[in-house]
Amino acid sequence: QIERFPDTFLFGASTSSFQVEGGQTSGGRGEALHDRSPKKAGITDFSTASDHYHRWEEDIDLFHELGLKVYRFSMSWTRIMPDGKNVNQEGLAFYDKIVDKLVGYGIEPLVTIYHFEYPSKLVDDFGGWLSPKSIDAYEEFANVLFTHFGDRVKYWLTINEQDHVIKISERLGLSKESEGVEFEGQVQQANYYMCVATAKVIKLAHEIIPNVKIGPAVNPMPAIPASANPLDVIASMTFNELSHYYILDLHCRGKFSPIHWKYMEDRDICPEVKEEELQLMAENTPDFIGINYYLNQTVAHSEKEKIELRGQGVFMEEEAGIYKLVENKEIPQTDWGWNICPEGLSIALMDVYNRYQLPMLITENGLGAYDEVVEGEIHDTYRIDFLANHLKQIKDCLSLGFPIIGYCAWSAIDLVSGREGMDKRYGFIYVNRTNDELRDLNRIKKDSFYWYQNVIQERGYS
Ligand code: BGP
Repeated sequence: QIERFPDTFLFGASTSSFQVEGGQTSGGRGEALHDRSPKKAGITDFSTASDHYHRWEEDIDLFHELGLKVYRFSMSWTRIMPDGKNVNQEGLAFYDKIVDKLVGYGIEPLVTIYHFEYPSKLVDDFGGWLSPKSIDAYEEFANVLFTHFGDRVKYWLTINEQDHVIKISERLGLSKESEGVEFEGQVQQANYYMCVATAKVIKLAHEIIPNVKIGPAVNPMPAIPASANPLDVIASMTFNELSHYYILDLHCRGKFSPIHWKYMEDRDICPEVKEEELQLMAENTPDFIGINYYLNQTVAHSEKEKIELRGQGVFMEEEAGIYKLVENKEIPQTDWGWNICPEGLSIALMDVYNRYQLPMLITENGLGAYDEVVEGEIHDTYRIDFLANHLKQIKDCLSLGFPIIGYCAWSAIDLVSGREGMDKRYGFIYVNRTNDELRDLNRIKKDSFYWYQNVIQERGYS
């Protein structure tokens, strides 16, 4: 029996500019921070990626064939403002072609303003997100986008996974050596600046674009307690505060999560805060919350007494006296050790809605896997299972009445994974290249392509 989704539900898929486009030095594109990072041994860089910069037309034809109702992509800051200040018309023209072709096909464009791609010139000039000047630079970039594309693009995402930007030193333009006590304070200050920037850009969007829908894309990893011990339950709740609510409370309430504030006080890493900025946040809240969901965590109480500043790390393994992440034998993992827990998506959706009462859009969800081409075909049943199990959770939440606007699988087409290169694939469409060999970059539809095409057509699956 088919579980039908509402006919307004936006089935979609996502990419991000630097992971899919290539064309790193084409069309006047400037240098982004990640272009500067040393090439990782055995892993491709982003210079060619999936060559979407040259094959966008063929790719969008395929997205149309797939039946996407919405396509989420980012507009490269350095393609449009190579030095972070001056506009490059060629950059705007590239995205004009993409937006027009999507709209022509009736595919709703969902644009991420900033997906990890930051102009290095702004780090050289004033230190990037460690300075409040970055708020103005980001607002100016958003202004260019809203003014130019606002007539055709209604859905916008402000910052993708701010949590990851601030906790990975390279993404802030800092060297690994700079991590440590000082880095912890910088992380909190940068986080605060990004929240101010988000509120300003939400305000601007509402002023410029009629009927706009704009929000952040966050990545909750909802914790489940390791046992029935109440201390583990408190530890898992605290983990959630420190992993995603510390950002969302500022976006949606203009307030610090009390647990987060105490955490910073104990470590002497509180940011400088202005009352009028908190008010700006409280008055300019998102229209919806974008949820990137891949994995959850299992959490126990930490017995450690001595607080240690952890320096860097997205996945905070242990915080003294607060929590520690533990293995959970009930939950299978991907080849890269990420927990596969579809129920975690329901937990995230229910929890986030209950806290903020805002509509939600799943902006990323997918399985990174090694795909094998067998006689010109890719039988990725593992990916189909993963996506079907997560869609089932969304359907259940919709049936309970939770407002979910749509679902963008990660990713529409194979692209370069941030840390693992081209061998960790996510797409519905295979790109013929590997980390080591560029090959012909031809596109092949995977079994999951035909499966998702049918899901979209039928608005569900049996
Ligand atoms: C999210 C990012 C994406 C994408 C995805 C998969 O954090 O927003 O850009 O990379 O994770 O992660 P990975 O490529 O590390 O497997």
